[in-house]
Amino acid sequence: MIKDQEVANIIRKEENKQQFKLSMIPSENFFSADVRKAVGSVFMHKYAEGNVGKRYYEGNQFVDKLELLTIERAKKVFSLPENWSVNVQALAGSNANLAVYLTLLNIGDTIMGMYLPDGGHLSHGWSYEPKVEQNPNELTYMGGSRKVNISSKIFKTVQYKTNPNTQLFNYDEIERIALEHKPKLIITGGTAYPREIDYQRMKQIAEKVGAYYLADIAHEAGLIAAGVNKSPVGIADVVTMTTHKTLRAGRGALILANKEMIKKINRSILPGLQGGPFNHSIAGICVGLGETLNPEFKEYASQTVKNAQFLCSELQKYNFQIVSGGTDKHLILIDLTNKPLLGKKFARALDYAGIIANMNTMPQEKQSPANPSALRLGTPWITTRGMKESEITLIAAWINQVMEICSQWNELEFADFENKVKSSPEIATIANQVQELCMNFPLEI
Ligand code: DSN
Repeated sequence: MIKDQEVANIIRKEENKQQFKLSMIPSENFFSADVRKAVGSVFMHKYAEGNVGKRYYEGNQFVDKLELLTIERAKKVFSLPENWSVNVQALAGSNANLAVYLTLLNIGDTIMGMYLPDGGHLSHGWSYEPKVEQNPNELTYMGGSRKVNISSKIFKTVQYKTNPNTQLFNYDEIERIALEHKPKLIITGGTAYPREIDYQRMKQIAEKVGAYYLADIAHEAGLIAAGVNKSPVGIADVVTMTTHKTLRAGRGALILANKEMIKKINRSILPGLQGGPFNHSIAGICVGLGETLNPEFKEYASQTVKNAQFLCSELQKYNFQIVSGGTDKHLILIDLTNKPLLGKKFARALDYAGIIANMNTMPQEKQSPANPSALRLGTPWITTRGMKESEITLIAAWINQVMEICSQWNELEFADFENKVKSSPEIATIANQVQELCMNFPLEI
């Protein structure tokens, strides 16, 4: 253990929390001991600016071997065509997206991504105008003066929303928006769209308006690697992803594209955006990618989706409304507008009960992102623990109990609400039951 007691104590507390609570944030997962060892390895000491065989520092013989192996594994995992390659150096998903923008676009070009409150991502061009009511039937969003992400500061942005009735994409509408605004880049993917995306149709739209098509598969990368969700590889012009969600391969990002484009993307990463790559993170990704090639990973990914779908049907029994009526993936979004508690209070109450989730916006959102109408839940981590349908039944019942117990305090200010939850013996009982369940599915910490 670490000798610095102050840090060691904090780490121990985090370990206990992870061990004894149910982590149900869909963008999180628990990595194997091997992935964690690789991340903690001596590779963290080395500077390796440049690419395989072409570094600006000496002593990179083994970094080269590692990076090459990671690229080869990524090619295999995502079944890349012969003329495609991979950049493994982006430090995070947002950097990976920025590297793509820097490669394909000029400042001031127009990019088109999914509307953030419907489930898009900040790095896909988010900006907003505070306190401006949205017309529910207007499916185009032109952003506002608060250009909170670099992608909206340097590009013109247009965003597509989901259909207000189905909460799904209306591809004809997306095509209409693209034809009207002629973006140079169209982006799909995000953080809370629970359905598979029709990559073929999106590519068709991009081709029709002469745009590049970027598929950001950060959330579903592991499901795609396992063949449980459809892949945009061979369809989109570029694919980006983070490696730590469903892919379960440590923290970092991958960029996939044809070899010519990857050469340019490599230059956008360095010197464009970053200094030396995090070789230790790449080591973790390499081990994690290796693990996805085991047959058990396919089973894992398939069970992750089954668990999420079962969670939807169990929650529906308690009259929880599920955005889009279900899920094709590892995540679900509960529309809480028919319940006494909205996202902020419900997420905090669940945490006291031992279930970690996050508040989230949803299609047709009328509340602020600080207290949105939905709760986002995911199954990647609990499935890694080995939980299946019978555990999901218990979890759904606990989620409902927390809503029922805490409804009586829904009118209280947040701090008073939290105090009531904190001192509730009924919530403490659920937390104990959650802990017991977790002890039956121990994490190898
Ligand atoms: N933070 C990620 C998520 O939770 O979905 C997206 O970047």
